[in-house]
Amino acid sequence: MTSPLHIITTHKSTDFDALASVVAAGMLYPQAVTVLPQHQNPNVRAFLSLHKDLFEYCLANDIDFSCIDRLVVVDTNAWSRLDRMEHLREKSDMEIHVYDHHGQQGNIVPTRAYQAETGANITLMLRFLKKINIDITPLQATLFLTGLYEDTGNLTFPSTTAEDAHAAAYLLTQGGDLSVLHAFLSPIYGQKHKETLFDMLSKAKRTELNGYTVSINHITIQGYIENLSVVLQMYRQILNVDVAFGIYSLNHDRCLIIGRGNAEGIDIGNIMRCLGGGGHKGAGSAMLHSANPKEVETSIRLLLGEQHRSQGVIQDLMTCSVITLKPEISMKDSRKIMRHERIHGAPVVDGEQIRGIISLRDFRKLKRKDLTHPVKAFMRTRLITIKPWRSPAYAAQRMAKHDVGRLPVIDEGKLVGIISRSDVMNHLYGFCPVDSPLTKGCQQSVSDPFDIDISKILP
Ligand SMILES: [Mn+2]
Repeated sequence: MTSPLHIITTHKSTDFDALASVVAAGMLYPQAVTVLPQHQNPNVRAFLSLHKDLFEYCLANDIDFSCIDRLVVVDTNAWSRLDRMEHLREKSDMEIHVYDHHGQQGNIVPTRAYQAETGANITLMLRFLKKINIDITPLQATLFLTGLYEDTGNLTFPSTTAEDAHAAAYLLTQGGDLSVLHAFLSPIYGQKHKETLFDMLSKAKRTELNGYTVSINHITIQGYIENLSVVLQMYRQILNVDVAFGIYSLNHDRCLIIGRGNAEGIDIGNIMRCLGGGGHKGAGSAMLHSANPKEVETSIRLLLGEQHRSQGVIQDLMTCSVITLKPEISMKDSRKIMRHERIHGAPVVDGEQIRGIISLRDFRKLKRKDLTHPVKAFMRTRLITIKPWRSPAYAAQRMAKHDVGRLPVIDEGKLVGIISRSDVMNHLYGFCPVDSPLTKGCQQSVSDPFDIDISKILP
C-alpha cells in the first residue's frame, strides 16, 4: 500500500515567479513532492540545470496519481495551465490549495484559496513564510527576488503593489543577490531573435488608438524560437509605443499572440484572456489554433476599444452645460460672470462657432483701462480641443503639452462640453467617482491650483 502523497505544482512555461513560488510552497509543505511541468522558460531551465543539486523535483510521469491526497497549485488557478494533471480533475478524495495572484479567472475549485492581486505570486507566498517564521537562505532570497523582479518588470509594471516593494526590500535584507539575478534575467537573445526583430521592424506600423500609441505586427516564424516575448519587448521599446502586439504564425497552423504594454488604461492580460490566453496588466500571451492573423488583429483593436470605453471617456467626465461668453462682452463683465459662476475660464462663442477661450490667466496682462475692451481682444484663439470619445489620459497629455487647464469638447464641429484639469485629475487619481457631483457639477473646477486668484488682480 502506497502512502498518501502531497504534491506541489505550477504552470507550464514555468517562469521565475512560478519556480520561486514552488520553492516557497515546498517550505510551507515540507512533506510535499514538487512536480515541475516538462516545459520551463529557457532562463529558468538554465537556472535549474546550474542548481540541480539544490532543488529536488520530478515530472508528472514519475508520479502515481492514485495516491495523491493533496494538490498545491501556485501561480495559476487554471487546469489547462498545468502539465498532465487532467487525471486529478475528477478526483474527489483530494484537497486542493491554490496560491495565486491572477484575480478570479480560473477553473480550479480549491479547498483552500489564497489569492491576492499582487504583482508577483512570490509576494503572496512570502506572507505565509513570514507568518511561520521560516529562515530564508541567500540562495532562496535570490531566486524569490528574481521571480519578483521578473513578474513586476523590476517593480515598474502597473500591477506592482506596495507589498511587492516591501517584499523586495525584505529579500534584499535576507541576502538576495542582484548580480546573480541579472545574470539569469538577462534574456536569451540569439541570431534568430535578431532576425525576427529586424523583420518586425522592417514592417512596423504605428497607429494611434484612443490617445495611445499602438503597434500590431504580424510575421511568420520558420522553425522554432523560444522566448519571442524578448523580441516583442525590444520591439516595443524601439518603436516607443504604449502597447505592442506580435502575432506570430507558427508551424502546424498555430498562432502565438504576445502583448506588452505600459499604459494606465490598457490591461494586456484582459485582452489575452478574451483571446483564450492569460497574463497581467503589462504582459500577456495567447496561443490560437488555425487563426487568421488579420482577424486576430481586428479582435485586438476591438478589445482595445472596448477596454477604453469601460475605462471612461471624456464624454462621461465633461461638464455639458458650458458657460460661454460672447466675443463682444467686455473684459470687466466677463470677469463678473466668471466670479459669479465660480469658474476659472470659459469658451468664447459666436453663434455655434467657438472663437477662443478666456481664462483668469489672461487677466494677468491687463491694465485697468483694458477692462472696457471686448473679450475677443484678449482671448486665446489657438484652440486646444478634444473629442468626446477620447480618454482622460489623453486629455491629461494634451493639457500638459499645451499648458492649458481646460479643453473645450468638440463633436462634429460643435461645442458639446468642457473638461478641466481637475476633472481629469480626479478621475485618474480616483479622488471621486466619475459621476460624483464634485466632478460633474462644476465647469472648470474652482480649486484648480494652476490658476490665479482673481481678487489679486482686481479689487
Ligand atoms: Mn506570476
